[in-house]
Amino acid sequence: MTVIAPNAIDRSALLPASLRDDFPILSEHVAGGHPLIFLDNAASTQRPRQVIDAVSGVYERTYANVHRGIHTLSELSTEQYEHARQKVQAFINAEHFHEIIFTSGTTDSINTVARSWGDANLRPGDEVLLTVMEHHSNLVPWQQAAARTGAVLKHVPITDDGRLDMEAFDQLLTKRTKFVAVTEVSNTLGTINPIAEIVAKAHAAGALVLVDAAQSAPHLPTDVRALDVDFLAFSGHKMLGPSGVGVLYGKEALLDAMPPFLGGGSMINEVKLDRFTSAALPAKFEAGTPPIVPAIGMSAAIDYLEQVGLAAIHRHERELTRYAYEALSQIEGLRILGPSPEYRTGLVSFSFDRIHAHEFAQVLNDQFGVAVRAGHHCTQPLHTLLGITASTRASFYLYNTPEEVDRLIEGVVAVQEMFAPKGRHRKRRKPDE
Ligand code: 7TS
Repeated sequence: MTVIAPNAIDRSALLPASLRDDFPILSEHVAGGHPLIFLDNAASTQRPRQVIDAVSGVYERTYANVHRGIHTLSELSTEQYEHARQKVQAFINAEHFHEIIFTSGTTDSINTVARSWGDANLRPGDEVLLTVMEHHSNLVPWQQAAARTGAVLKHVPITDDGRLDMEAFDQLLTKRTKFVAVTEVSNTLGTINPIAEIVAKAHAAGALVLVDAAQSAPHLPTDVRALDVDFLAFSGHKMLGPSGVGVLYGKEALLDAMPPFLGGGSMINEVKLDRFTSAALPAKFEAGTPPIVPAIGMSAAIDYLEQVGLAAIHRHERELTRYAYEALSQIEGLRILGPSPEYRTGLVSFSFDRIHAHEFAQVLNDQFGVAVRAGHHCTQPLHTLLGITASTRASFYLYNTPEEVDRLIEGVVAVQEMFAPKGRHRKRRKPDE
């Protein structure tokens, strides 16, 4: 059963479904034989054969620790690891390759800035401007920094339709604002924030800007120089790469002036028993053995994404999101979180008054093979503001299809009828209405 007619989709905006063949896991069956429909991509994506082969290729042929031994494998690993750094540099158009720091993920990247830049620069009464739609990883490190330094946190609210309230932003941004940390795409609302405008205004007020690109770098073209962002953070596992690797981009002058965050091997120039001097960038922020193989895998993921094209991926996801949004909006009693499709990308979260999100996710998985996320998606303050404790989220990527969206809708209607028999989904709209 489809809720909206299939011709409501613009197939010319979609990527060829044949690219699914690159992803072995997509032919898996789950929950007693249902073909897997993976709509939990905002949590973590799947990997194409090209990334899996790159990772196993390192372990089979070239693996050793990097920057250490003078032997063939160490040199090969080092070359591949540093090549991955150049790949990331080009991917986000950074000016210098040493502005790319490999971390364990977005969370690690943001913590590095909050600790290193925050502790060195925030003074009592200084303000850090965040938004109410931030992931916990862009809230808690700043709460901790505020507790250490006496800085004050302010939060930009959202409008009734789930967009950033830019009038409020203008009022909250003052001479006291030293730092603005904002997500480019909300992992719960799907909202795309106006980063260029935010950066321009923040810089005019004398504040630096960190962009949480965990949900944008995998889905939209990213150009740190065009946006003039000071710091940018994202994760490999949300963009077809391995888990355990992420990126912190920072402008050279800022990273140079910041003290190292973690101490240990690799980040030093010279060590005495009672003191040390720091290595130059990027090693200064890469203490210990770095995520060697995940970074090399991430480089293969970037190759894959660039071959498909970020703009084409974005178009594909927008079309799927619009399709899902329109179908879900026809279901009575269902509340979609966030703005209309033109302001969002990649995902749709929703809630029902009478049905808990976990029940949705369970039935969708068990009876339809559809994997979605249920809960607060690490945006608990946002959920509280919206007056709910949890929501169900379907998030898309380049390999998802309209037929999978149909299956999701079918499942949602079935759950609704199962748990709330009095509720009825609205009369179907004709496609041209
Ligand atoms: N920022 C945003 C906007 C995110 O969506 C996430 C992860 C993070 C930061 C943290 O990334 P990590 O790689 O360090 O964990 N978001 C989600 C999610 O929505 N469901 O699971 C993880």
